[in-house]
Amino acid sequence: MPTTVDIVIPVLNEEVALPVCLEKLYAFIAQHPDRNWRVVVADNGSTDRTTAIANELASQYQDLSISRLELRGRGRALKQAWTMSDADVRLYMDVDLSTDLKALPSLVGAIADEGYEIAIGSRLMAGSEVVNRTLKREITSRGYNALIHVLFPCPGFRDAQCGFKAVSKRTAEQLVPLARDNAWFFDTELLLLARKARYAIKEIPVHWEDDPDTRVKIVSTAWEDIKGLLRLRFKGRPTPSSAT
Ligand SMILES: Nc1nc2c(ncn2[C@@H]2O[C@H](COP(=O)(O)OP(=O)(O)O)[C@@H](O)[C@H]2O)c(=O)[nH]1
Ligand SMILES: [Mg+2]
Repeated sequence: MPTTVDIVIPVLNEEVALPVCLEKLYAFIAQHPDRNWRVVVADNGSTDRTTAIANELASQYQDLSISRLELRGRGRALKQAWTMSDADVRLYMDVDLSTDLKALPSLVGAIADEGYEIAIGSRLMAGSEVVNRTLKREITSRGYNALIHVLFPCPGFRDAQCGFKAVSKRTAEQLVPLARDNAWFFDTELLLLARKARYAIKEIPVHWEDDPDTRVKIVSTAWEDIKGLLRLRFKGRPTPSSAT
């Protein structure tokens, strides 16, 4: 039986990017028939035509489903899509395909074949390529990841925020529900919970091309991220066993 993989695409007001993304993604997975691929568009809070367009696309593409919530937050969308899934591997990628799809087979293979619990794309490794990044984003990203290393020495990963991550069934069932953040800090929180629980994390170098169309408000997001780090550092991190 081929491994079942759910590819979750979180979207907030992405009526333009979504059809382009799905066309490229379906062309790519058609070239990789070794997995049983399914795609989930996870929309929460869109106020443009994203929902209507996603519904139209669901009738065109095979194995495409839609998850919809009213409250915003990428973490919230991922939690819902990953915990509702029954797939062997559950991953997400940003709709702008900033991460080149050529890393997708390695991301899935890390979980399906190599036994990792989490696999993440990284823009901060030897072998990573980053194109079009503004200096502001580069500095914020490097500064944030450096702060993680100060507060949590040897965290086991270099790039917490790349929008390209996969988790195992066990991670989705046992760890994801312990993450409290519902927005951008969710990714970091999940990785730090995984580290505490000694879940194996694989980091994969990716080719990243920045898309200037962003939903991120840098100052408020950075502040929320710092508050999240301080919460985990000083209030502790639950582990699956200590939470039950
Ligand atoms: N479901 C959902 N997706 C979101 C939300 N905010 C952002 N996204 C999606 O998260 C992904 C990354 O957003 P983007 O603005 O490209 O972030 P950046 O690349 O860090 O600037 C895109 O697919 C967005 O549509 C949200 O509140 N809910
Ligand atoms: Mg982007």
